[in-house]
Amino acid sequence: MDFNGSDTIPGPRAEDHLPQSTTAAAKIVIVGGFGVGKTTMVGSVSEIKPLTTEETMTQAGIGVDDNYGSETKTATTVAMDFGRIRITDEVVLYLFGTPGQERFWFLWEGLFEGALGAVVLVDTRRLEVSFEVMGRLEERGVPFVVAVNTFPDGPRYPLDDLRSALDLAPEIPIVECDARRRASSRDVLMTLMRFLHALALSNGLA
Ligand SMILES: Nc1nc2c(ncn2[C@@H]2O[C@H](COP(=O)(O)OP(=O)(O)OP(=O)(O)O)[C@@H](O)[C@H]2O)c(=O)[nH]1
Ligand SMILES: [Mg+2]
Repeated sequence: MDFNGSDTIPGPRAEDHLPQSTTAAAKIVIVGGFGVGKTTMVGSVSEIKPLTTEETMTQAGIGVDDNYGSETKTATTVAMDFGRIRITDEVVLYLFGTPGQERFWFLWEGLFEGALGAVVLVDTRRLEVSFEVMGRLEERGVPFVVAVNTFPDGPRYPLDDLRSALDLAPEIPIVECDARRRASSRDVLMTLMRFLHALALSNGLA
């Protein structure tokens, strides 16, 4: 086999390396219905170039693919998104975004495996899909926080009203975010980490 072309493969970049201070890593999944902004969130917050598996949505998908919002959306995740963020000197999070289209939901099983926690991204224009998403996480015992991605044309509701509408237990955090903004997406992850820490404390694990 000819490996002459291998020198064209770029080597790792400085930001791809983890600092030696890193002592803990956790797998986090970003989950939610079609087009809620999962790929956007992984991309905005990741320190490494995110891996995405997006495919162009075509006419062939009409009647098969979810088409809500497809006037502006041209690509959809077919396997997963992957990114990485260091949230303290010691702790790094590996982020896995799930596909949103229902025909790919069977892939969630593998993506949930070994996850420490999850972010459920919610679009207020389509709350109903969130029930199925949260139900699947509960079945697998994956703790989660809810992040309401604020789209300009989405209706705004007080978070307490959304908590009731989603039938969320009082201890589960619910926050607003703009998945396009790094700081906002990072805040969501910090909310999740604080929640996981509190859970571990209450279970006598921390
Ligand atoms: N206004 C606004 N637009 C957003 C926000 N987040 C995502 N978008 C846009 O919404 C569209 C959908 O975002 P994606 O990140 O592809 O959504 P997704 O959840 O990964 O979609 P699937 O993988 O197909 O389920 C894109 O065109 C984004 O630019 C947001 O916070 N505000
Ligand atoms: Mg996506």
